[in-house]
Amino acid sequence: MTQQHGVVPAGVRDLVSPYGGYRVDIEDEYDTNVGEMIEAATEADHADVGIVGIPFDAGCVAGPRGSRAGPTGVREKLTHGTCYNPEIEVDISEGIDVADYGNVDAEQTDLPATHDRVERVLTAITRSGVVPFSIGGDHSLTYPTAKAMMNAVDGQVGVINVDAHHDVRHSHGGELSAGTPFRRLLEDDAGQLDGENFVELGLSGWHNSQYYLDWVHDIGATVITARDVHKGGVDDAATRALSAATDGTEAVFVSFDIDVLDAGVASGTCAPSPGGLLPWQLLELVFQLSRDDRVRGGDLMEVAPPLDSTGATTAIGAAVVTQFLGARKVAAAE
Ligand SMILES: [Mn+2]
Repeated sequence: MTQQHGVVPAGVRDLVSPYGGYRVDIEDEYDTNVGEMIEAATEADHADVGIVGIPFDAGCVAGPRGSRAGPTGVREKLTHGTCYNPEIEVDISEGIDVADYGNVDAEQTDLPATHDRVERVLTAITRSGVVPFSIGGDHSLTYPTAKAMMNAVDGQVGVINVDAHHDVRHSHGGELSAGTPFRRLLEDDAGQLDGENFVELGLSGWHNSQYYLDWVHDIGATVITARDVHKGGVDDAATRALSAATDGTEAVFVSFDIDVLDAGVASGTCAPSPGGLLPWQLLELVFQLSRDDRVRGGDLMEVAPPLDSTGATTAIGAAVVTQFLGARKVAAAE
């Protein structure tokens, strides 16, 4: 039998393992489930958005692990959602092609090797013209997911981190971790991310330090706290974030850390955050940020199904992915 490669770029085919779990048991001819519209990348002849799983959580050093199960858990919840959303009046059952590339083969004992594989896979996918949306995995992975977009883009980029935390530590005890990805991107030798094009959206307390807040202010980043969102509204937050991230840039990366949500509604994550955003606020941000046609990549990080006793965190994570797909359909139409 001839091996089918579909839209999977040559050169990275040995770094990904396919996912074959999208199965809808009960069908209704008037409803299309999300699991029915996602094609395996090995069989697709075209894709607008590519879903990529990264089952790796060794960068989670300050709390319990479990996000390595994120890609499988989120895809399972994704399967049974429907393709229509009456709030934004978008139907993704047609007009957008979505391919699932499977999982990047991660090595839990080797963070640099895993990051290198992620960067290679996502760089190749982005260069092929597909917008990748990765499902982690711990937040250390946003170094290679966003770096891949830099590799594929000629010029400056913007990055919006929707997160309860800064994630701009120098290191965690000398090591790379889920607390370090954005400093790595900002200090990367490529010099494609200026502080003025970096946005921290959703910071809440008490789990941050003044030292890191001072640093992000010093480099000219835009900081919008959860309290700013509660008082000033989601629309204002999205407008400010996009205006900073798109100023003089060629492309924008959006990273959604599920711990931006309040701990009371999303406890299935390494570092649940009391005082965070509500799910509707996060979903509205996903829609408003990701429908901008300058967005060329994104990710959802830190969903940890083994820590998610009610399943709610994983379900919200799946809604983030579907909302991203809806936003991309709108982006293509505008
Ligand atoms: Mn984070």
